[in-house]
Parts: sequence; structure tokens; C-alpha cells
Amino acid sequence: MTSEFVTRVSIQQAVLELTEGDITRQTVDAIVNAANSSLLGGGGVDGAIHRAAGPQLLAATRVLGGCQTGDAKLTPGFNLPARYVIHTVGPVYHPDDETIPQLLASAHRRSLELAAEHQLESVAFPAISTGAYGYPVEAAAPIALKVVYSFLQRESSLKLVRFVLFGGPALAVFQRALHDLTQQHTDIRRL
Ligand code: AR6
Repeated sequence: MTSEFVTRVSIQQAVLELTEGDITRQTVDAIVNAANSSLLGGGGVDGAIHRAAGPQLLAATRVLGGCQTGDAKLTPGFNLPARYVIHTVGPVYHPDDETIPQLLASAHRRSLELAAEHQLESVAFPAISTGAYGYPVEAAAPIALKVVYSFLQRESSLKLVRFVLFGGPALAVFQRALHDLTQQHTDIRRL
């Protein structure tokens, strides 16, 4: 019997993987920040990234003029092991608003586009919007993974997309969603 929990797959020329951990520790070309539209820092992932990157990060985001929900902007990573930070703004969850899933998808898609525009090969995402912004991780995970799947259908510089989940329960939800995605698409290979 195959496990309902899938952690690592290949999609076209790239690997998509899930891990439990701290996004600030990831040695990848870019980590994605779950920011707010001011880009001036906050709590959660945003606070952790600003602390680990050092004060130069705030100086860099200050001149960007903010960021709309569903869009993304790039800065250097400064003291982080990652070379760049892609700051994206996910939506605040609201169950009755149909645009919310589209905005969450857009935040992921714009982050991947920005990574590809800069010829980056590896990018790590947190579970955007699932903390302070209240998006249930069960609803967010399939959206996030589907966007990555669609993006990796076209040719790009990306060779590795990693989701870094904070805690076992969030990891398990993503693993189950990845299992469901592999059931839907024959070109996803379990590794
Ligand atoms: N590494 C990986 N994941 C983390 C880490 C970490 N170091 N810290 C928290 N998480 P959140 P949002 C998880 O609140 O919901 C900020 O104040 C956390 O468990 O960081 O998009 C911004 O400035 C949760 O599952 O982001 C915005 O105002 C997920 O990361 C607002 O919060 C996202 O939680 C954005 O809210």
C-alpha cells in the first residue's frame, strides 16, 4: 500500500519537496516572506526573516513602496543563508469571499515568476496566509501546491521548490495535499 503522505516529487525537470523547519535557516537561492502590504515587517515569518536578515532588510523594503495583496517583490537576503528574499502578500482569510483563493494563488505564482525572472534555481515557501491571516492550512495547501505544479509545466530556471512548514500538523496537511495532487496528475513522480 502506498502512503497517503507524500514528501518529495519530481515535476518535469524540478523537484517539489516538503519539510518541517524554520524558513530562515534554508540555504536556497530565495526564501519567500509572508509579508503585509507595507513591507515594513511584522510578526510570524516576517518578523523572523527581518531578525535573521538584519536591519539592512528593512532599509531595502522601505524603498519598495509596499506591495499589493497577491503580488511579490524581491530584495537581497543580507545576513540570511538565502541570497534573496521574495516578499509576497497573501490575503487575509474570509470564508465568503471568492477572490481570496485567487489572491493566495497569485501570491505563489508571482513569487515563482519573480524567482524565474532572476534565473533562480531554488526557492522555499512558508505556508503563506495560514498564521496571522487565518487561512486554514487544509484549504491553503492544495492551492499552493497546484500553483507550483502548473508553474513547473513551463520551462524555467527553477529546479527546486520547497515548502517549509512550521510544525508536524502543517507538514502532514501538506503531505496529504501533495498525495492528492499526485493522484490527479500522471506526470508527477514520487521520489
Ligand atoms: N519558518 C517557517 N514557518 C513559520 C515560521 C518560520 N520561522 N514562523 C511562523 N511560521 P504568518 P501570514 C508559519 O503569521 O498568515 C505578519 O505579521 C506559521 O506557523 O507568519 O501570511 C506579516 O507582517 C504559519 O503557518 O503569515 C503580516 O502582517 C505560516 O508560517 C501577517 O503576519 C504563516 O504565518 C501575515 O500573515
